[in-house]
Amino acid sequence: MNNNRNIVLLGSGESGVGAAILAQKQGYGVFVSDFGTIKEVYKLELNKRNIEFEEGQHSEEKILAADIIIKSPGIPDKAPIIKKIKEKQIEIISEIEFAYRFTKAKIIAITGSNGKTTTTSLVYHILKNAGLNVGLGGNIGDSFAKQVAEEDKEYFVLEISSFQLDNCTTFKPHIAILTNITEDHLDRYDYKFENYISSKFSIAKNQTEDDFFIYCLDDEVSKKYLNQFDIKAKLIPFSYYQKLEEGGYIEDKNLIININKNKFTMPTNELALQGIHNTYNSLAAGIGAKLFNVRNEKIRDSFQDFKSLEHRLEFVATVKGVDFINDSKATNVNSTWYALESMIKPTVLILGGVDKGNDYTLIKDLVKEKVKAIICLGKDNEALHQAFANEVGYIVDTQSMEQAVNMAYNIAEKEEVVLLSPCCASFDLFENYEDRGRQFKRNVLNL
Ligand code: UMA
Ligand code: ADP
Repeated sequence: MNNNRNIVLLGSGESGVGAAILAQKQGYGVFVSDFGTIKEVYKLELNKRNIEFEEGQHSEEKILAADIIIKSPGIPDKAPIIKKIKEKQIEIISEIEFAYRFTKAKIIAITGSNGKTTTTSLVYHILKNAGLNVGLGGNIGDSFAKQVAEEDKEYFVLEISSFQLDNCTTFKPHIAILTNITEDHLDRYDYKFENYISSKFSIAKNQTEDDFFIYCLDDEVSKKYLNQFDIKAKLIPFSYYQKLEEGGYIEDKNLIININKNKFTMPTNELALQGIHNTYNSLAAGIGAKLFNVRNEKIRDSFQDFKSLEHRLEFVATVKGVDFINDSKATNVNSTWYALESMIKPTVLILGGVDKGNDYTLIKDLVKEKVKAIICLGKDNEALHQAFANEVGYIVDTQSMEQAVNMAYNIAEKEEVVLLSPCCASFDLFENYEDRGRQFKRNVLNL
């Protein structure tokens, strides 16, 4: 046993179970506590390893006897058990922090409000194609902790959410990417944008002069707050509009990355990922790869053959001249802004779900310009009506994906597009954004 130290895992999902596996391997006493019902797959994992767990409750006595608590990111600080743990001053860390303590891998970590998964997957694709011994984890796929326990790697590409950063103390990525910052998840940050911004910048808090911090120079919030945090890492910017001596930018329809006087150039029309937002993601990923000394040819090949991800501006089908696009992962206003920005045909927009404190004025102009009708899909559509009633000719409520798709199909005409880009989380009517996107695709293919 590791100095008789006891670890309690709060939450028994992907992160909790992964951390439990690693903790057991490292010789800690392990107890897993889940307030809800634990999914069968995770129960199997725990049973297989004889890891003790409970569900349907958080047994205070046992939890408060822990030396370290690993809190799953979905558990808010306001949860009563967290308050009690804090009162007892027991160390609370995230699964990312815990896993970090047991690997020597070089880490590139990606955070931001939008583009994390795309950028993370692209970096991973490039490093893998370059032949590196690399793992992919964090807010995506298998947990980082489980991989460190069972298949540790020389490199890790990690997508990191603000919830995961909030309980990191020593986590120090060699390369950090901040894609952008726009309002999101404010319900978890006392509705204070500043708190959310601090969380995002904390990805750099342990970095030193030998590390790198990649950020978007065109993003007003990143730029404004950059100097308010004591970032020691070398700053490498990327921009769509500004030529940079060190960093990435676009010039004459070419994507250019300058690092250490070595230049990478590629025509933007050869990139697999299209759209301005994806150009930003490619710039960030390309800089990261170059900092790991990946050769330009490898980066070029990977930029070309990267397969775009499901639920992110994913083309589904054309039915009687109407294009259907699934952008279910657009769970905030900024991502929907980019989706609308890239639409070149009149659009019927399916919008709605759980509103996390959205400011819809940000997309009003684009809606006015490109959207002919809005189909609201959610339990409570009041905020959408208030925001858009005067901007579009037609706005209608629906309560299921089948209804929404049929309605959109009736309204859309030949040479028009139906876009699911909801601006909102999905939990009112769907299990998650994947479920929402899959239901959309199923209903489209049934038309
Ligand atoms: N639970 C409790 N007590 C509570 C609340 C919840 O025990 O008070 C239990 C639930 O019953 C459930 C478990 O906690 O069984 C789930 O924990 P979780 O919601 O933290 O989910 P995990 O399965 O551990 O997944 C988490 C991330 N989830 C969230 O941040 C909400 C996953 O990101 C991540 O991939 C995984 O850790 C591995 O690191 C998903 C996500 O939705 C993709 N992320 C958010 C996003 O992208 O917007 C941030
Ligand atoms: P995240 O993991 O941060 O949620 P994703 O790559 O999954 O990011 O993309 C989420 C949504 O945001 C999708 O609708 C996608 O089209 C859009 N998006 C992707 N990259 C960006 C970006 N750099 N800026 C704004 N929106 C983006």
